[in-house]
This record gives sequence, structure tokens and C-alpha cells, in this order.
Amino acid sequence: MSELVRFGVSIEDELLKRFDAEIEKKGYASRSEAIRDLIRDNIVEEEWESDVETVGTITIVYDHHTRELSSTLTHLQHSFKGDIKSVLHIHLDHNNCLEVLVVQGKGHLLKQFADQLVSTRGVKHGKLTMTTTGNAIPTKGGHHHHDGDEHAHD
Ligand code: NI
Repeated sequence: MSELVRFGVSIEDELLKRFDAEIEKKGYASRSEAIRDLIRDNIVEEEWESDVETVGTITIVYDHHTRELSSTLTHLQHSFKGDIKSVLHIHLDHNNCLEVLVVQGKGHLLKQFADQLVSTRGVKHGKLTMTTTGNAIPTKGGHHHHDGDEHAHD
């Protein structure tokens, strides 16, 4: 774990008032926590713009009766250049399916893949959630060990 560091910030009082009102609405307990989240958000954005390995989830809702749709989605997933870590499929009702894909790869590839899925005819709604661990994520080759100690993340 890294240590906490305190630092001073100079800011216009009007801007700070607006910020305080905003973070109160969102339920933050302190300015520090709100600022930490802003910084993390910014790091996520940067990682996704750059070529570093990153992770995210893609959620799509579609009507499986749409002609060719299921095979199109399967085909897209098979040709994805990144790594699909997991797929969750829920049969929501008679017509609709919900699918959540956990994906890993270079940010721009994940964005492109999400766009392809979401723009496919018959997909009613879709969203890519970009996230980060805050650290570099090992690429496909760099597995961490699960044999031996249980959950010994290094
Ligand atoms: Ni289904």
C-alpha cells in the first residue's frame, strides 16, 4: 500500500463552493475522497487513450429473435483482438438477452470492439465501462500464480 500524502491546493472560492455543493449531493464524506476519485477518473481516461493494457466491461441488451444477430455477435467476439475474460448471459424474458463481457486489452481495441457490438442491428442498448486498477495490468502472458498460496497477488 502506498502512503497518504497531504498537499495544499489554491482555488477560487466560488469554484470551491460549487465543488462542495456538488460533492455533497453525491454523498462524499470529504473533499479529499472526492478529489482522489477525480484523479483516478483522469488516470482511467489517460490509460484508455494510450496503448497500455486495460480492463473494462461491455454490457449489451438485445432481442435474440433478430435475424442473424446471435451469430453476428458470436462472430464479433471470436474475431476480437483483445482478451474476453468472462461472459455473463442472462435470458431476461421471452425476447431479450442481457450480456456482460469482461474484456482486457489495449484501450482503443476495447473501445472499437464495444462500438461494433453496440452498433450491431438488434442490439437495443449497450455500454462500455472503462476502469483501472491504478497500476499497470499484466498482459496475457504475465499470469500471476494461483497455485500454492490462496490469492497471493503479487
Ligand atoms: Ni438469452
